[in-house]
Amino acid sequence: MISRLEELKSKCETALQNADTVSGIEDVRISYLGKKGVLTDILKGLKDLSNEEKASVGQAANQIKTQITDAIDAKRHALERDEMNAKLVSDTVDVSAPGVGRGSGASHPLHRMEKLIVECLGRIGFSTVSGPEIETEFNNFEALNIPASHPARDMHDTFYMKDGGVLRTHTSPVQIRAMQTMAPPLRILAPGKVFRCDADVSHSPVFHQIEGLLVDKHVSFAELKGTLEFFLRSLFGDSKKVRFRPSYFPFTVPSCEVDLECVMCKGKGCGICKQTGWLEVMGAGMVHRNVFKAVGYDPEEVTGFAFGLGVDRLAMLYYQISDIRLLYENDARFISQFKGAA
Ligand code: FA5
Repeated sequence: MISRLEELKSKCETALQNADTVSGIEDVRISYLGKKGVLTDILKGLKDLSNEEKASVGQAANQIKTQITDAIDAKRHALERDEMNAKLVSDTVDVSAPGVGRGSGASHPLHRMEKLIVECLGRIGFSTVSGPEIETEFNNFEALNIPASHPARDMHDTFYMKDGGVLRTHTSPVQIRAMQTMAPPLRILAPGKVFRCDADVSHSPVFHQIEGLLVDKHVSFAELKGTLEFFLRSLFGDSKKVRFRPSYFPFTVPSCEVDLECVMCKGKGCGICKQTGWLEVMGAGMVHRNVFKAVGYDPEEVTGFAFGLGVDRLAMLYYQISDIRLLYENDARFISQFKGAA
């Protein structure tokens, strides 16, 4: 029995020498020491031996089991170390390789558009003021000749705040703030975010307007028209058609809306301009005398014009963007297209 054990040990050593992978070593372990392994079989047979044989064979079998276990562990560790070393060699990082460039960012088309508008109107003397996004109902409506019962309040899909006040529905309340704090003559622009419960390809619940206000003695509608034509032609070129349509705003009289020929379809009619060939870009008009009264200006002394233009609409036309929602998705691929644009 003991010579059988010695023979088994030497076979196991040969098998271990021939195994050159960790999984090969595991196969050797299973075939000698596993539940159905050769050595396990011999150890199970000890119970059939006489007591003297049991003692000597049992001791030899345990010794050989320990030797085989140690030999397997040593070979496995050596192979694991070799495999790890090979992996470390093949996985090395070349610290001298050039880095992957991140590229530079691009400023957002709305930001660019606002800058272009402010620069353009700045050339004819308009300077920038600002007002808060949460407004009083007085500034957003009442002072602009829109009392609570006025049907024109329905034109604005307003977000009301729980504790009073509204998210401003237009930049016109900045007119009120400016006139309350500055004496005429006045020539201001008020860019900023405005909020309405409104959403489709050309309407966004958050969008941007720039308010313009000019107050002085003897200001006429002709000056309003000249200013807006100068502005639109400076941005879009002389060939683009501009039209003034009579309209209604409670805070201006007469009032108009200004349309620009649709740049997507060149006036032929498409989904963006709702097949009309035109896109409305702003509302405008001569400041209503009730607005002057609300801020303490004398309507017998001064006249003025005001306009409120949609920055998002102008950006869509200027950069030929087909859906207003693209402006709000923060997709770096979309924004990077404007790198280097005016
Ligand atoms: C007004 O907001 C007036 N306060 C403008 C005004 C100012 C008139 C001063 C007279 C004097 P309106 O609701 O039409 O008007 O909006 C002005 C412009 O904002 C529109 O011409 C359009 O270009 C843009 N606009 C309006 N609603 C949206 C919207 N939901 N999404 C994107 N742009 C919009």
